[in-house]
Amino acid sequence: LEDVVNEEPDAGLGNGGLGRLAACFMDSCATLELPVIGYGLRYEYGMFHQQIEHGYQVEEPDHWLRDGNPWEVPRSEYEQTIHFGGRTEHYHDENGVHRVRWLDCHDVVAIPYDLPISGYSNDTVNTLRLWKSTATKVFDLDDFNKGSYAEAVEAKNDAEHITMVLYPNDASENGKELRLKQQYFFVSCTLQDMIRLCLQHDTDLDHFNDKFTAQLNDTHPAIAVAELMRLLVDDHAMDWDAAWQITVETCGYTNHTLLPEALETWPLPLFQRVLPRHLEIIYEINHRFLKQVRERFPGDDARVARMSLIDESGKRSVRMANLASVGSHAINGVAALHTELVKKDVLRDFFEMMPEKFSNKTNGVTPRRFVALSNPGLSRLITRHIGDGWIKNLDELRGLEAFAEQQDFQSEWQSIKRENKLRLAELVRERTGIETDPDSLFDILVKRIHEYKRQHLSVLHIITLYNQIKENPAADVTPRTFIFGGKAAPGYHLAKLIIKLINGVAEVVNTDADVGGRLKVVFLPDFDLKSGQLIYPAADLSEQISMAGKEASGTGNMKFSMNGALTIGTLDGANIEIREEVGADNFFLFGLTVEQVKEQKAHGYNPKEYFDSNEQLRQAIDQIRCGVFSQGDTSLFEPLVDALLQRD
Ligand code: NBG
Repeated sequence: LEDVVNEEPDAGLGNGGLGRLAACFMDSCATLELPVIGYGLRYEYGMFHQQIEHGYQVEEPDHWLRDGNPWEVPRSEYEQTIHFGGRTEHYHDENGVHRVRWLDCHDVVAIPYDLPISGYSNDTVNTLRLWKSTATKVFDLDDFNKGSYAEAVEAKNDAEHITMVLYPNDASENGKELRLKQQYFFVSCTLQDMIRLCLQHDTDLDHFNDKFTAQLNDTHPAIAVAELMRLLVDDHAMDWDAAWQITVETCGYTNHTLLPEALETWPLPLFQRVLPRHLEIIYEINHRFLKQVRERFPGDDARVARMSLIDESGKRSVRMANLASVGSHAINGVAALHTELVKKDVLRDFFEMMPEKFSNKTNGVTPRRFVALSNPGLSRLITRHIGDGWIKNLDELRGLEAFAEQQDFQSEWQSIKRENKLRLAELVRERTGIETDPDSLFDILVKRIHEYKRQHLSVLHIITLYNQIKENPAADVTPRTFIFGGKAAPGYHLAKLIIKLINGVAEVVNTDADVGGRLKVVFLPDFDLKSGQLIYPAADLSEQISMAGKEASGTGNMKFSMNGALTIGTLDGANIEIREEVGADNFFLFGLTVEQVKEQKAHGYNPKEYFDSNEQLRQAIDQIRCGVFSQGDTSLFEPLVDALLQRD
């Protein structure tokens, strides 16, 4: 049965924590019996598969739908038509009311595919509705009749391209036209579907916001603010003020990052070309909003420029976080610290003007998948001691405290962990050929590869431990296995170089006779949900080492922690809340606080000072530079070393 289950591919419809968080919400909402629909795109190709060749990442397309998907049901009866391009025409209707038509557009048809999301141990099954783009029949036929067979097929291809492939960048954007089309396609399908559902019961849309809330998962669907206005005002003839009130009451916005490079903006010419009507609507929203800002803060032109939906500095662009903030009644960050920084930093002006919109919603993950399903041994042990209520109510785990000091409970816990480590060791052997010792500490860092997540900081640590063993081979060190996993965005060269460095260090450390297996380094290829389910239960130590203020929340940190790993971490994201729950004595804390980081920067941070004054650090970096981990190649890791020593 396990073999059969294993044949099912991951639905790799997201990049990292953001998409997986949404999947956890779907599980929790169904378990809590909340009437929630998850909307998304039915990407033909999901997250790429990662192979490692000569230490480098190689991407392989993930055609997860190739053999069909038995869980999905196409619902062509609910198809929608989506417009792109064209132009707008302003006119007055028979009652003399100013109205707008969107003309000469390219139309694309959207077909929803429904996936059932069942609640845990209840009778609730919610829906995940994924949209697939396809060409309109009319469009095909027109061209075909004119004898332009090739053009007709081309149009079909263009339409089908929209949901062909997931953009593989985590927490960063790149202003590509197809990406904007994906975002608009997704939002328009979804809002039209919601309006359809509303009109099944109501005769008009006057109470739409009493029946529906649209939670914007970051700014990727922020164009919803303009699209809902268009649907209400242009298609349903509602007046602007009424439509605006409904829109704001409908939309909520979750911010998932503070990284400047991940804050989405769209160049005006591109936006104008793809969504001419939406640009007009955004200008109108902006005009009315900035009037309020000026009334509230007279003479503060700098503030007006910062809050504008249009960035006028340099090449003009639409700021999606500002659009989401203006068009939502609620704005939240995803961990206590992150929300405070959202209020103080990225959305400061918005917080000062409308503080009542802001609140914190610390992320969570489903214990059904990440403990009950992934760690059956531990689950049985827990349930035997405190019953199975914890599966729906994790607070009940507190009941385990009564057994924490009991010898037999401890040894059973340890032997379950060992079993889990054996399972992971088997996977490591299969994918890398490396033998790992289940009696060594499994010290694990798995997440997307990104400089801000600091995988290379962990590498510096490993090199330092290696040097210590080399200096004193007889030293009594606790055997330790470092396991890394995670994908780098295909165009993110430094992230790919970090993968190569991990593999370079692994090659040296794992084969050094002096080390004698006391230190092992593994890069496990193709980290995904399935492998995650084997990894989290097998960890002794969980690495969560981003600099304070960088990781909005993290969710892998929670998955490790609820499987009994101890965290090595900074005071960043939800690490802070985890530390409060597990207690400071179960958390290896290091690094600066957000305030200390700020202070450092104010005094001028100079990485070279640390390099010059810390001998172990200097040695490690010099070894990277001198080719110790690249078979003598001294240029390979230069960009990485430069980034460490020269950048902020
Ligand atoms: C990510 C953050 C994580 C967070 C997840 C889910 C984006 C834009 N943000 O720290 O980097 O856990 O969102 O909230 O992907």
